[in-house]
Amino acid sequence: MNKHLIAGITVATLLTATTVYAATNLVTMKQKLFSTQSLTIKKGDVVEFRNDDTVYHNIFSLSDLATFDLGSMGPSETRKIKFDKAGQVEVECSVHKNMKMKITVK
Ligand SMILES: [Cu+2]
Repeated sequence: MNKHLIAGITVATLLTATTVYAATNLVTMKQKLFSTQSLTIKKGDVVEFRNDDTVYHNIFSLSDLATFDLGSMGPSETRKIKFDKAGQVEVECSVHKNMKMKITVK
């Protein structure tokens, strides 16, 4: 578990330096739902999560491929995360249990 957490943090820290070269895929949160339930991206792509709601969200993943916790996100806030490995990532919201989506990295 600790190993995965550290990996997630490393990915998040590297983002600023590499964002320019990667495709960015926007996922919004509205009415306590993700704008899509499944998203396919390429290795090295960035997914930007944007809160279009009036409530807070907290996006996270416990998937082996990418473990992360984007923290509490207020209205209009955005967070970006880069995916460097191929596979599948289940994304959830710790505030709203019905919010789930899957990212496939090819
Ligand atoms: Cu939520």
